[in-house]
Amino acid sequence: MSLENFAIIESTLREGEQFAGAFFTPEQKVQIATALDEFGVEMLELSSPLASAQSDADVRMIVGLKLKATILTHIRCNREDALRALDTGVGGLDVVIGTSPALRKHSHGKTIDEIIDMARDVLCFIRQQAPHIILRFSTEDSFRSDEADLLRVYLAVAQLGVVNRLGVADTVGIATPSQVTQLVAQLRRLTRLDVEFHGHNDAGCAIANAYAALEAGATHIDTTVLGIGERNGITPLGGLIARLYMLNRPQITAKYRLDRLYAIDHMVAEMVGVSVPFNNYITGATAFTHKAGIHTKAVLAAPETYESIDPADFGLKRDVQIGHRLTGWNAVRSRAQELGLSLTDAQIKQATQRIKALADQRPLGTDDVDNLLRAWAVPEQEAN
Ligand code: HCA
Ligand code: CU
Repeated sequence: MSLENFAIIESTLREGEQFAGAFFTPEQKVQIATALDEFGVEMLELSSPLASAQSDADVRMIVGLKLKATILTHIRCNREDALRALDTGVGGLDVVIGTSPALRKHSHGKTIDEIIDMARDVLCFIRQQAPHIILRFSTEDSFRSDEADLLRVYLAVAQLGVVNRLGVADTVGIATPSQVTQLVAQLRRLTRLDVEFHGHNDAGCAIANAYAALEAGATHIDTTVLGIGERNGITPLGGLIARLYMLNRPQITAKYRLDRLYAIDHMVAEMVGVSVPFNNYITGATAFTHKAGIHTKAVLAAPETYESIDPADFGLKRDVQIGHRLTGWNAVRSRAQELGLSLTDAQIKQATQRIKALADQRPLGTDDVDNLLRAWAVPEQEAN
């Protein structure tokens, strides 16, 4: 298991740039890269410098920031791309080539033997040019590739002895956690190289698949902020963090600046013209909202009863809702105490009945509840 020792490859500036709403200006790229670096991700993957003149300039600019995170760029498997990418001064190259029948037919038209020859040529060339660069080789659409083809390619590449890491990509979000476990475990067993997992979220399995990869020995997971990417994107940074935090809170709180996550999610959402979904991991509007009386009573006494994540670890606060028909008198009493009102339990119970009756007619805001409680407290205070 690499759950104790893994790295996040944050690809908001590569896969995330492939999101429908993304158009990152150079300034925005700096903001994203800096924020993710401060958060503590280990690597940042950037769009290929071959994409456009501005992309080339942006890679150089981000390399120039001298962040703690290692800067990677993502290229096709050919010498020209490799030379252009090396010239930008990045710390690592992520080389990818499609191996599924669909990609071989409709994308590059190469046979498996030709893919192996190209990979040998390009990877050895890169290693010659840059003996110390981090070099990763990945197959695109790994999970729709023929298993025998796939293993032939990975084993041939591993035997070259020039790559640091093998990548598997669930390009169309088709893999199940057990398929991911099987492929990652097999690669670890057969090659002993580091293994990276890149998973799309078409069937909602991207976080579960990333977790399965780590459990099976993967060392690197690709994420993007909010999961943005092609179609509905890939493993979201915050979702992966939520998953891992629940398994090892001390490790995750020590490794990453969790209090930055909220700002990062909201910043990127604004840049790409979406809102953070209400049910987003950790940073969604209702992620720490408690409503039903049974829940609020227990949460007010001991939050962990209904919380697997402590919002305080993320610099956030829980919200206990009281102005609705499912409310309970413990929550109402707690609110009265917050307002500094001294009401007897009997009064609180009466006020609770009143809140429920009103909430049957219309939704109540916190202000409505506060006003009602203050009004309830007045006769008591006047009597004193
Ligand atoms: C894509 C490529 C990729 C590459 C993943 C990787 C994918 O289709 O845009 O290099 O590991 O999903 O296959 O993002
Ligand atoms: Cu992808």
